[in-house]
Amino acid sequence: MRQKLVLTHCFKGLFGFSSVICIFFLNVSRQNEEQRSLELSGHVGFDSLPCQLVNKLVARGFCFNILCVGETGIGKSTLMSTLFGRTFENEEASHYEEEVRLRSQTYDLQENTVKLKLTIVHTAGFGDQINNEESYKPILDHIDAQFEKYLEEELKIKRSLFNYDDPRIHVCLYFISPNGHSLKALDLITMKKLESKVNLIPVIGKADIISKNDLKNLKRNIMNELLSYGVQIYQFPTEDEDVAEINSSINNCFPFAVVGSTDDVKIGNRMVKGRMYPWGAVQVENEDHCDLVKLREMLLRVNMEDLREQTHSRHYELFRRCKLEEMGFKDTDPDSQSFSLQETYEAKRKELIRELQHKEESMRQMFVNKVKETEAELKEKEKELQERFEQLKRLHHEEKKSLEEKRRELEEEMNAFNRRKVAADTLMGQALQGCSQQPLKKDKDKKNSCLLFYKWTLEGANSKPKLPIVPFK
Ligand SMILES: Nc1nc2c(ncn2[C@@H]2O[C@H](COP(=O)(O)OP(=O)(O)OP(=O)(O)O)[C@@H](O)[C@H]2O)c(=O)[nH]1
Ligand SMILES: [Mg+2]
Repeated sequence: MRQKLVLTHCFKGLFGFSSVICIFFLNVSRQNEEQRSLELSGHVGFDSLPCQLVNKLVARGFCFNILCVGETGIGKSTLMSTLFGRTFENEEASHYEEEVRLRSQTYDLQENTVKLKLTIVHTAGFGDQINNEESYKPILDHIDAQFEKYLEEELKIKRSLFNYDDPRIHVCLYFISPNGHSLKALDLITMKKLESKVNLIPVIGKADIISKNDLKNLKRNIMNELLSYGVQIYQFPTEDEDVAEINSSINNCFPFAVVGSTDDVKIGNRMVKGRMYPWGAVQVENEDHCDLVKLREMLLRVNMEDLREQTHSRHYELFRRCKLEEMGFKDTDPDSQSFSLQETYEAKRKELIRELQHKEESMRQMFVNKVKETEAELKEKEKELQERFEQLKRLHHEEKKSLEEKRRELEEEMNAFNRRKVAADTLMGQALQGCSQQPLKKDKDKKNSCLLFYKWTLEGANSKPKLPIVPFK
């Protein structure tokens, strides 16, 4: 999101980014003085070159990009507004973000004749997740993405880097919580990851909620911990004698204890920026109360150009080198002979073709293996099915045989039964015939005997008759 906020002479004071030009001008003049060896008899005019350059740069304007990393509500937005003396947009982040997000806003500022395109990038949801292991990743990705954009522009055939709005992060203000005795694991891990990507400046946010003594101890513990874990933070440059003294004294003030506020409070008969409490007021621009002025001086008035330069010459160069090496570019071949772009391109092309062929071959091999495996599996299954079929066939045959056997037995039983039935029928007929000629009382007993004998004959020799069988006469 980009906003057009041209603030010509509307700052109550100067914030110092116009001093970038003075430093640049001084450096150029000094270099010229050192290298000039030939005295000219009259004024020729090329000594106005630095002025021409400055005019050109002023007309074009500058870019400065700040990244604020810190937990939700630590005072990032308030500090930015306090630093630049203007209320920037402040959309509060929620504590329930699923992952860390980065929000970026760009403002066009102007101080005197110097135009500055300021981009402020905030983290949202930093430190709010249960598992913070990956919290640094979106931040690193964002920084790399900006480097990538710049590299793309640099590698374009038609490029215009002079007019290109530099998207690279020039400084990262890392906000440390004032609650606690030292750094959290998350702070250490994130700062360690960021150190090689960006100029890292640690600050203690909301430093007014901690007593003077506790603040002193906290600062000392933080610095000891950074030292023992080997975290490289940005050091203000001390090579330039104009700023060497102030920079080396401020290099001992890390981390800056800052208090932010855009509110005016009345102190005596003057209005100052501060925070009012029941027991008194914290003046954000009072160096006895906090380090905001020091931070502003260092960041904007004295070292802004160095931060931009370090970003380009150190962090971006590192990114660019790794990226180009990854793409196959190199300056010299194995015999330390210089490598032309054409050769690099050819070498990379051949390497890619080789890689492609290798991949193709391995994929073909993989396919053949897969087909063989599937074929073997199918054969195995076929064999299993054949065996099963044979087994079923055998079972079926055995069952059929046993059924045949049973059928034969049944038929034999039926024949025997029929034979017995015929015999029984014959006997029954004879018995009934005998009955019709006998006297009536004995007749009944004989009839019963006859029936029992008949039943016994039908059921077979296994069943026992209940009544004695009387043979007929
Ligand atoms: N005591 C104290 N409170 C502060 C300070 N700076 C900001 N605050 C207050 O802290 C609250 C959050 O401040 P913000 O500046 O919105 O914090 P932030 O880090 O930008 O928050 P998110 O963007 O939501 O993560 C506000 O109520 C501020 O007034 C400070 O230096 N001291
Ligand atoms: Mg904010």
